[in-house]
Amino acid sequence: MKLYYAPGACSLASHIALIEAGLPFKLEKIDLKTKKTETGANFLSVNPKGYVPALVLDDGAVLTENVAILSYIGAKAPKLMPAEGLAHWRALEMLAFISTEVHKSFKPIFDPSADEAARKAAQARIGSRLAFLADAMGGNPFVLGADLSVADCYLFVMLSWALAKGGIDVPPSLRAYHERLKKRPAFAQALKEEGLA
Ligand SMILES: N[C@@H](CCC(=O)N[C@@H](CS)C(=O)NCC(=O)O)C(=O)O
Repeated sequence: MKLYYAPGACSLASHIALIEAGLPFKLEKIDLKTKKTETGANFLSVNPKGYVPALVLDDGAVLTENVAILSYIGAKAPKLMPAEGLAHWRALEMLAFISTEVHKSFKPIFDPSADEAARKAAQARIGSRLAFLADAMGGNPFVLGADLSVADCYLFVMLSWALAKGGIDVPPSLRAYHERLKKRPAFAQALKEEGLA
């Protein structure tokens, strides 16, 4: 498999998950402005949507969208995503929440043309979503309970953004969770491979 990524972007979640899963994969870096890959190829010919992550499977098929790629990795490594029962749907529910309620809310924060009011509204919205997650986790070590899952890989990236950007209320329990995850070998390795540590 090959993961197309941009350093520190949401593709970091798939990068971490692939390492946690112990699956063999290669990395190819994208310049999101020029849409060129580090080998000089046109990324748009891999993913015409022009954004990361994109995962090329062993048969050459290209999978895109965080929720789909993380679910695919979870299906290949069931320790990272419950395979059946309500727990499976809870995992999907969490991936969808992180994608649509947290990730997408960052748009005005990364958009230089967004005005201050939009930025402040986004900060408040993300803060309230993070408060919900902290509450839902209670005393559990991971977002789905006792075990690490692909959802933790995704939430880790969202928390990294929230902490780096400032202006967002990150609950103390999620700050501690982020610190803990950062020290796991797979997380540390992915950060290093993306030049972030
Ligand atoms: N709907 C996509 C969005 C992915 C996304 O927002 N990727 C960002 C990086 S975090 C990106 O590549 N942006 C560059 C662009 O849209 O041109 C998903 O959930 O996978």
